[in-house]
Amino acid sequence: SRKMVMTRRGALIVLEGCDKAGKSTQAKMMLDSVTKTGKGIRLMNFPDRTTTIGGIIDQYLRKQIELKDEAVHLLFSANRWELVPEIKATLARGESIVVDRYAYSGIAFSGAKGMDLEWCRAPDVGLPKPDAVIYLNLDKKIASQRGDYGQERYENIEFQEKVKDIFWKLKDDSYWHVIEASRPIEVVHQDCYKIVLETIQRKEHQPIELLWK
Ligand code: T5A
Ligand code: NA
Repeated sequence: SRKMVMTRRGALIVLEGCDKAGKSTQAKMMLDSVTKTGKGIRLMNFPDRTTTIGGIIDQYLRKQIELKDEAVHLLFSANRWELVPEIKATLARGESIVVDRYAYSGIAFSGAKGMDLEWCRAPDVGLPKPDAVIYLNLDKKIASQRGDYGQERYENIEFQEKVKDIFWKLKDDSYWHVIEASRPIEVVHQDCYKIVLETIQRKEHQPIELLWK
């Protein structure tokens, strides 16, 4: 008799938060911890500065070029869309993905410039919807004392406050988890790790949904 072999899809987990909240630190630790359990997991990050579009974004962030707000907003979104085939293929073969920033950063940073939030959200509608968003919440003063703060565009306290306000508007308690990120790295990691393992178990059999649809 023929047996149908169903591959369990991986989970899509996003780390969000203001600049220097510890997203990249936590993403790397997560990769190590989950890999040790034998489960397949990989990291992605947005902006992904390695693509052609990402290269332009990188120049913009390092203040080497100027771009209209609308133009750079659409480039950030395009940078996500260009990686959707890879996201889908990875999840389909059963590997989970931890993503360092996603569409929420796109809206929060452009919105903080005063751009219309609905206009900002439109290009990201229909992206793969994360199974969980882990929001690393950090006091702006503590963030500004962390390494390298202030080097790139957007890294100033007033702007980051506006960013945070928009993150709170986007927060959806049905799949967002807020983690206090001022605590020691290992303590923050333990909280994130629990959410990630739980999400990987829970989402094993369900199809991926579309963001804001
Ligand atoms: N952006 C992004 C948009 O405008 N639109 C978009 O659509 C997207 C996706 C670059 C910029 O692009 C904007 C947002 C950003 O301004 P990025 O490349 O993700 O985005 O920025 P990075 O500079 O790489 O990352 P961040 O500045 O956001 O920092 P992280 O990743 O949150 O913080 P991390 O892990 O690098 O840690 C920062 C420092 O703090 C220490 C670390 O060791 C490090 O020195 N640290 C801690 N110290 C004490 N206690 C803890 N718990 C700590 N955790 C970390
Ligand atoms: Na980062």
